[in-house]
Amino acid sequence: MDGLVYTKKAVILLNSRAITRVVSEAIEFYQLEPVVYDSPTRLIEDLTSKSLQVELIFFSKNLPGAAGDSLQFVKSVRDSYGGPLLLISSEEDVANIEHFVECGVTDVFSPNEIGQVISFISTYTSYRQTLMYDGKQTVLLVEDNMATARVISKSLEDIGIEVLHVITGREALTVLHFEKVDLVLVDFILEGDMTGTTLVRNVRRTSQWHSLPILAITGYTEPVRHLELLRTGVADVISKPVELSILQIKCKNWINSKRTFDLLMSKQAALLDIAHRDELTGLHNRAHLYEKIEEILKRSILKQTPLALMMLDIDHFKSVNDNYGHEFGDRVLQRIADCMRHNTRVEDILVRMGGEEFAIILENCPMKDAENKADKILADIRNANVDGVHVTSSLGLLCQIADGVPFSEFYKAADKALYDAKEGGRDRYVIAS
Ligand code: GH3
Ligand code: MG
Repeated sequence: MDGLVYTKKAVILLNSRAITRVVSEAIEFYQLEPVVYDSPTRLIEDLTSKSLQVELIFFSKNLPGAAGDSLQFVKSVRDSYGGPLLLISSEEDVANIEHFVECGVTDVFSPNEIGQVISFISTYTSYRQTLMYDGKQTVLLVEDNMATARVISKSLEDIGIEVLHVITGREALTVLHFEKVDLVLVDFILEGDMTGTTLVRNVRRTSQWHSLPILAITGYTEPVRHLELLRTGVADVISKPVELSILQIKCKNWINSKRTFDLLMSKQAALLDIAHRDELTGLHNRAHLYEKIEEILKRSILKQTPLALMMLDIDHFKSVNDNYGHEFGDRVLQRIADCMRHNTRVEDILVRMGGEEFAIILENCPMKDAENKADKILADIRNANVDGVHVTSSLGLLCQIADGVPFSEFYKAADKALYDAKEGGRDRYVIAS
């Protein structure tokens, strides 16, 4: 069996088009590439023949295309695939689920909890990043003296560091755009129109490279010259002639500290994501909305694009809780969240404002599209069936170019429209006047 491969491809083999779409969008959002299959036989053929190398596979218990045995399918996939194999199924029988896991399924998700699938993809991609990163250490060497470049490259390769060698500052910038580099080693007197100093300034200006350490190699030995280099933003200075054993240790040390820093940053981002999410539904929370809304309003003004705000509230939700219990009510809330996800784009902001009230922000969405979406969301909720129970919801819709209007005004107007939708008989949307 092959080990994990990093091809960015994620296979989707599901019998529901709606779920295929949502999973596919989530995969793209996390910068993987969805590959949709409609036949288990074809997927197994492609895996066996190695014409397809994938990182993730999502499949449903009722396989599309053929009435094949899904346990047999799992076993066949496992003969040639070692990565996560994820089942999306409403199967609730624990013994059956265990059977799948014994045969090689990594995890099982309910189609009603697509939020958990999305959260899996998010965790997987950040884990993958760390793994890929650990496998290889790469130094970008910018040096126009070929003899020096050869000696340095050899000494770094001897300790397992891959070296990408370029001659000019411009080439270095191009490489940085396309390759994952852990450290830059730059000779400060360079051929071409870009000196080492200009290169450092360009790197430091680009936010994605803020944590990238740069070591300067220089023929100057005077402390004042070194000070100058350190002031431009290099992490350390190495004098020529280069003492190779010291260079090796310095490179290793800087690569390690960069990795620790990156790991901390990604952990911090993950924590921030948790702080901005509602645990029950996986949607964003109020704090997230308030953090994002100012830039969203600015974009609407700058680009003169209409911004749609929907406020949605479940109808008579109290009686759902009263009749079926709070836990059942929670499942209804999760289901409503999925109805919202199915009908929006990944970049739209879906918020659980609190209780059974939700907000949806759609950037660059003209009124006609917003009305269409409102209709679809209301219909999806109306048709959703949680153990035979149906609920409806009401929606207030506002759609306009922000033009200096503070969010509190937007919110008030959409909320008033929501109130009017309730007054008007519920299970409908009303456009804010
Ligand atoms: P309306 O159609 O006018 O909106 O009526 P409603 O019953 O939906 O509104 P009301 O504000 O009277 O009741 C909202 C209910 O939502 C009351 C509260 O117990 C319930 N609720 C709020 N948060 C949660 C939650 O996290 N889980 C569950 N199960 N219920 C919740
Ligand atoms: Mg309500």
